[in-house]
Amino acid sequence: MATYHCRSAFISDVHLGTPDCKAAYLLDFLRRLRCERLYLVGDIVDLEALAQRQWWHPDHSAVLAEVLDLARRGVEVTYIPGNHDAALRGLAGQAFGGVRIALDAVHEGADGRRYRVSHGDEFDPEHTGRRWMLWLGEAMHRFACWGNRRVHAVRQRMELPYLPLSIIMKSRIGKAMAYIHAYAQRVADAAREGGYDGHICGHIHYGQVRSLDGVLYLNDGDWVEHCTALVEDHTGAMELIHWSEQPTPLGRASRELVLPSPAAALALAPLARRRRDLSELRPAA
Ligand SMILES: [Mn+2]
Repeated sequence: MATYHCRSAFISDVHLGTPDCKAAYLLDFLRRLRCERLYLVGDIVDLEALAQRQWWHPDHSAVLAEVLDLARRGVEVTYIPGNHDAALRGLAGQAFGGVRIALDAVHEGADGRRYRVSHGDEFDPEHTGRRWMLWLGEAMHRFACWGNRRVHAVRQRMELPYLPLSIIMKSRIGKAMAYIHAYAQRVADAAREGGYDGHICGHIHYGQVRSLDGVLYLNDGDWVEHCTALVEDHTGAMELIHWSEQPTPLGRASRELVLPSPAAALALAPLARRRRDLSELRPAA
């Protein structure tokens, strides 16, 4: 089994305990992962869904076992609860099987950049509509996930690779994109005010690597629709990867690409152009 090496890995929005969770892909990722730090950036176990309907799959236990195994092997594991596992926030400061629970964290990159890490639900617009709008949104999301699951089952039978439908869907819907842009802006503004080089979060199920006026907005995505992780290599470069049959890079931010020196900019120009082609699925920065 080929291993995947990085300095740090960030995953969130796994939603264990719901049938939408792509646990098999996540299990594959965790089994290959060789890193120093693993951040679980919230909504890992969907306690909210479990309170309504008890559903579990052996793969979901295997995911938790794999996380504990990584901690046992010396990986520094930090679990930052989100809004779907908010009950765990009461356990902040404790550690279980080597997994440290915290409300948020500050991650120092290999290049010295400092990031605040949090789930990101604190950046939800305060008065986002009424309850019925939230309910409608959730119902539509569940329907999209159900559609995604059906399509995935058919494609799997045809031996086609996993197709992240909603990356494609969401990028076509202007309103959703406007929401995502506004959210990213709020996150980046808070990071700037806090004196950080960037913010790492999840929550909105839309992985993205963006520089907003010099501050990095790094969203690690989810394992419900997209199977994405944010990884930091040993130089401090941050990359969003899509994990399925074939790990695919979606976007990258290294010190050189974000703050180019004139010489480096010249040398990296062809590379940057290629990267831009790769990130075409993503909205333009
Ligand atoms: Mn969330």
